[in-house]
Amino acid sequence: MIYEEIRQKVAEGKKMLAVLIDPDKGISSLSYFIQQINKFSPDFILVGGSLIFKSVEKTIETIKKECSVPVILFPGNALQFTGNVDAILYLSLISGRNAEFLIGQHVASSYAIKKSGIETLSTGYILVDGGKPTSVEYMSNTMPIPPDKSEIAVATAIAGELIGNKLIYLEAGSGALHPVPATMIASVKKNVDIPLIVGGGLRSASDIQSALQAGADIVVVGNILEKNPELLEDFVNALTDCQI
Ligand code: 1GP
Repeated sequence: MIYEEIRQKVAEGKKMLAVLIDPDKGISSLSYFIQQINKFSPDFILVGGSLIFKSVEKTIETIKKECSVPVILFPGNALQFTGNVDAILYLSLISGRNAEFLIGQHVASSYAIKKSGIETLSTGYILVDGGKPTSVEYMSNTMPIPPDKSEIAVATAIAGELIGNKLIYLEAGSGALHPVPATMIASVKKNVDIPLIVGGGLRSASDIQSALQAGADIVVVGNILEKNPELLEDFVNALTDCQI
């Protein structure tokens, strides 16, 4: 089970890297990206996005055919649910006050997900202002937490943990100008006992290291790797340097 694997790695002080694949980027560039993934073995592949035009299924089918890194669905809404994955990030947007993303989309897809038997990773998803409006902010119609309000992020993460979330995801949004601040990551990490995912706007090995050193257990990188898949080698090495 993926969750057990994550808990085990956290217990061993191992940090993890997830690469995000946006199905809209197209299958042609995907092949080269998958070659890099096979070469440098990040821990997970996330597939999904706030708004998708192309087929999630087709993208996942291609990834599964060419590579054995576990694939975790990262759905922007219930329409993106598909069966051929190793787990689903079962996200509740707990920094927002839009019932649709707290429970509505879950109700719409729950029966199909339960029937599929796929592992669900209950995740408290916390959106943090990354310096510009992002797709997730617009599509979810929720307000991100200001980056200097660590106490709000902490209180939100604790509430997620108490409600029963198994993971917390601090998200600056894809393409954010600024990643989630290290001080906020550190404060959240200090106050919850569940694994912490951090993503959005991480563009370099040093960005990754500062998120990991602040307390992230898993970092998620999308945009920059899509533009420059060769960076994956540096990012995997940055991870190794941060093992506790
Ligand atoms: C988005 O955290 C991910 O949900 C990745 O963000 O595309 O900015 O790396 P980037």
